[in-house]
Amino acid sequence: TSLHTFLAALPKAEHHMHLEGSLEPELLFELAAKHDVTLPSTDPAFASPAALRQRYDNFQNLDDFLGYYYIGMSVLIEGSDFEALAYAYFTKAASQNVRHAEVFFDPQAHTSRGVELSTIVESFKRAQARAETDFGMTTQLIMCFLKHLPLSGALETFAQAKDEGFFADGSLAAIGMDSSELPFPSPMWKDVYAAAKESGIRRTIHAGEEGPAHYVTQALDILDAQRIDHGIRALMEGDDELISRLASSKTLLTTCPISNVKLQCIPSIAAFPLKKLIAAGVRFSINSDDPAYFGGYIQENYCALQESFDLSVGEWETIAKGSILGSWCSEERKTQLL
Ligand code: ES4
Ligand code: ZN
Repeated sequence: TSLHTFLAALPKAEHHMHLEGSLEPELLFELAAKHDVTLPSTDPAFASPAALRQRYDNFQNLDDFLGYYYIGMSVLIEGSDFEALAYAYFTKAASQNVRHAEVFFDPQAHTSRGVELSTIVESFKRAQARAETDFGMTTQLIMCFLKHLPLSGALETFAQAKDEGFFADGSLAAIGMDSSELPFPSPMWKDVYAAAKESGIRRTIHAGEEGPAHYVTQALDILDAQRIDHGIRALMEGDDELISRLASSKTLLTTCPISNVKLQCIPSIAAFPLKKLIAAGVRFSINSDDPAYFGGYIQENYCALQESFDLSVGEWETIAKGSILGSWCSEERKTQLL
């Protein structure tokens, strides 16, 4: 509809975007060639960027996607690769009027291959500085730990980042957790969340994407998470106690509608619990998750919802303003953006 131009122009904030998930197949193949990284020759999906894109249309679930996601990011080796990846995302996001972005990265998926944590962080910081200069866009990094690896790895990665001063100097704005969900319920991560809280560091976690609503409740109760990434299962299961709690505590759900369809968490965009979120007064933002894998950046997510739900201009203004208000930037920056 005609609102698409309006939605593109609306100043927005994005809170749920994995930098490694913005690696487009063309750049993936380019970096694989540059570094002589061998992509799996037994999987026909790796025949070409076009074949890979086709495969991305058929993810069966979260873990099916994650298999491709971790192979894809194995081509990121030099600092310049990380900088190019992040700058390409910031450029695209700025073109869709994202004025502030809080982006995830998965350090353990790189340090396990011999890339230094400092290389990753310093390279992302170069891209962030360029995005601020070139587009007036502010950005923050959220360090995510991987749920499919032991707690000890998360604790060590957290300790290293803290020792290197990346939280104290503002290089890293928060911690999060992502990757496979169902076998790894929230309580497993108690110690690393306690350590972050003890150090005054903000905390978010992926929960209630594929996993049940009670993983969200546990994330609030046991981890004292301040934000929930996805969380839609709370609405889908109709957990009224949890829904009221999310609303009254003003906990932001960073939702990703196209991702939810592509990973078959919901059958179609029409099944996304948008009306329930609005009716319950739960704070939420609309985000792209892994845009290179799911075929849409933030604007495509706003537009997909508009196609199914036909919201008013006023409702969209409330959503976009809510995304700025729910950000972890300074109050001064929020005022600038509103
Ligand atoms: C992710 Cl969609 C999604 N869910 C959980 N973990 C992730 N890491 C990157 N994308
Ligand atoms: Zn995610």
